[in-house]
Amino acid sequence: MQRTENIFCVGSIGSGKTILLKKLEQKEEQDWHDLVSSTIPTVGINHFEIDANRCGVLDKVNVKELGGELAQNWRLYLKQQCESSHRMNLIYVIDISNPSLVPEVSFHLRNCLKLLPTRSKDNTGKSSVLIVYSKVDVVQVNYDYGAPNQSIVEVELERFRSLLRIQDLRHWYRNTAYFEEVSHSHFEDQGLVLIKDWIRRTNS
Ligand SMILES: Nc1nc2c(ncn2[C@@H]2O[C@H](COP(=O)(O)OP(=O)(O)OP(=O)(O)O)[C@@H](O)[C@H]2O)c(=O)[nH]1
Ligand SMILES: [Mg+2]
Repeated sequence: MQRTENIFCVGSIGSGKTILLKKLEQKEEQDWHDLVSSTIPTVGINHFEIDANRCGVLDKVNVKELGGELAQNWRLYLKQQCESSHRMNLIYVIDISNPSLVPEVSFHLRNCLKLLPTRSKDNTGKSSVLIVYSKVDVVQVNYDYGAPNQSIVEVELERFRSLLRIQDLRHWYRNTAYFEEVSHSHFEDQGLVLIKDWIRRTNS
């Protein structure tokens, strides 16, 4: 059965939601440098339509970005989605170049997950949560002055995961949500491909 539910994208102010979604929405011929220079903080909600190829058929998936400034109200929008579809499709973007955000991210991430609906008896209502660790390139630059060094990123990423207790969250909510995690930098396409694939799978 084909689903046409919205996907919500949340994350702290400046974590990289708009850039990410613009890149996912962008047409082949667009230059991403134009996109990078054109973001402004999202006041309210941004709507994106992302191409998702389902079984060879081109389709559009609606993704709504809830601006970081709205953080106190995210739960109202998410609750509405959960009530109408009994599941939640959520992309949570975390800027891993800024450790001072950990307490705030921890607070809001937990508040969002608390809304996850419990599964219906027929097992159809499991939610989908994608955690995107953004600004990986900034971590590299901060630590080794630009020389690409994958292990530095992995160490920082693991530090974030452990401070946020991601492993525990995955365990606690294992019966109500499919969890996936992706690291991403807007300078490369690898994470983008994985995120696009998650969007396609979530809405099929
Ligand atoms: N170096 C680097 N900068 C990034 C990356 N992603 C986003 N940025 C920059 O971070 C700033 C904020 O990005 P946005 O996409 O507007 O952030 P947002 O999450 O939409 O923020 P709000 O709309 O305020 O909630 C912009 O100047 C981006 O260019 C990244 O992967 N690497
Ligand atoms: Mg934005």
